[in-house]
Amino acid sequence: MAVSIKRFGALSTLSLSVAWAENASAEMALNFPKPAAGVAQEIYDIHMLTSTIATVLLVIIFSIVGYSLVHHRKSRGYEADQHFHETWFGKWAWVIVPVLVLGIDLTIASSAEKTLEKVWDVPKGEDLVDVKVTGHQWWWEFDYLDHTVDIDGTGTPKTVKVESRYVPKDKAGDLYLRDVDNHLVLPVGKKVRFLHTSADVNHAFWVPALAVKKDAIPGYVTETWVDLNREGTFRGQCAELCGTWHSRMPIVVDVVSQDKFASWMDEQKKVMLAAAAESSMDKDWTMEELMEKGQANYNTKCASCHQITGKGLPPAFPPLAGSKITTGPIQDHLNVVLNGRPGTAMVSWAMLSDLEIASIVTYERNAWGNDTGDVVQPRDIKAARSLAVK
Ligand code: HEC
Ligand SMILES: [Cu+2]
Repeated sequence: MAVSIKRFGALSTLSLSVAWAENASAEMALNFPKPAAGVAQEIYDIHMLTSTIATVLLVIIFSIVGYSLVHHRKSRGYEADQHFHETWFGKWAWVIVPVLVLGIDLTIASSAEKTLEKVWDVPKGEDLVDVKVTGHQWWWEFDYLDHTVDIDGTGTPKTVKVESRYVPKDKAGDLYLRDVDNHLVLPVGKKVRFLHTSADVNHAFWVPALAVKKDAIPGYVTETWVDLNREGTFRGQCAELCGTWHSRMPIVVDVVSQDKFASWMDEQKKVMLAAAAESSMDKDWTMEELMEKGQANYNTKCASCHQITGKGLPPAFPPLAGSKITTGPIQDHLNVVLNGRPGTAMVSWAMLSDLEIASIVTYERNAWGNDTGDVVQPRDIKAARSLAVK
C-alpha cells in the first residue's frame, strides 16, 4: 500500500511538471498563437492570468488533497476530528473561502470587462484602414474601401479588391486548407476596421492571432477592429458551417511594413488599370487568346464547383462538359452566367468584366470536347447585359 501511494505521488508530480513545462513553451503550440495586435494581446493576457490563477489553485488544492490522503488514511489509524466545525476556523471557513473565490472571480472579470469595452469601441477617424470583408460560398472578398481607382474615367471609382480562394492539395502541400491564392495585405502600426457581411449564407471571419472572430451575415454589416503591432503571416479560416466546402475558405493575412503596403497597393492599382484597358480594347479576340484567358479565369472562379475537368460533382454541381447549356444556344449560356440560377449555389457572375465573361464562355464552349467552335467577344457580353432580364 505504502509503495503504491509513493508511486501515485511520483506520478502526479511528474504529470504536474510536464504540464508546467508545456505551459512555459508556447513554441509547442499548446497555447494560443502569439498575438499580432494590441487588443489580441490584452485578450491573451487575460487568458494567461486566468490560467495562472487556475494553476496556482490547482497546485494548492491538490497538495491539500494529497496530504490528506496520505496522512489521514485509515490504515494509519487516523480518526476524523469530530469537533472541527466548532472551532473558530471551522465556522469562518464557510465565509472566508467564498470571499476569496469571489475576489479571484472579480479580478478576472474586471480586466475582462475593460478589454471587452475596448473590443467593442471601434475607433473612428482618418488614420483607419477600412476593409470590407464579404464571405462567399466558398471564398473571401476583401475591399479596401479607402483605396479606389477611377478605371474607366467615368468618375465612379472601383475599390481595390482581393479575392482569396483556397489552394488545391497538389499545389498547397502541407498548407492544404491553410493557404489561399491571394493574401489579405495590411500595414503594421495601423488600426484596421473590418466591415463584415456575406453574399449568400452565414460565414464567419476568424484569425486567431488577431483575436477577431465575427459572423458574416447576409443583409447585415457588422464591425470589428485591430491595431496591428507585428509583421508576419497569420492564418485563419471560416468559422461558420456554410455548406459543402466550408473547409475551403482559409484566410491568410500578411501584415507588412507601411512602405511595403503602399507599394503593394500601387501595384494592385496598376494591375486594375491594365486589366480595364485590356477589357475595353476595341478588337476582335482570337479563339486562342480567349481560350487561354478563359482557362485561367475558369480555373480560379468556376472550377471549385464545376471542377477543372468540367465534369462537375453531380448531383450538387452539374457537369459543363457536354451540358445542354454549354453546347446549346449561346444566349442561354450567357443568361445562366449573367443571372445565375436563383436559389442555387450558381450566383450571378455579372460583376466580372466583359472580357472575363467572354473568355470563360468561349472556354466552356470549346474545352472538354464541347468543341462548338463558338467564339464569344466582349461586345457580345455587353449586348447580353443590356438584354438580360432579371
Ligand atoms: C459555388 C459553386 C459554383 C460556382 C463557383 C460556379 N457554379 Fe455554375 N453552377 C452551380 C450550380 C449548383 C449549378 C446548377 C444550378 C441549378 O440547379 O440549376 C450551376 C450551373 C451552371 C451552368 C448551367 C449548367 C447546366 O447544364 O444547367 C453553367 C453554364 C454554369 N454554372 C457556369 C458557371 C461559370 C461560368 C462559373 C464561373 C464564372 C460558375 N458556373 C461557377 C454552381 C457553381
Ligand atoms: Cu464560410
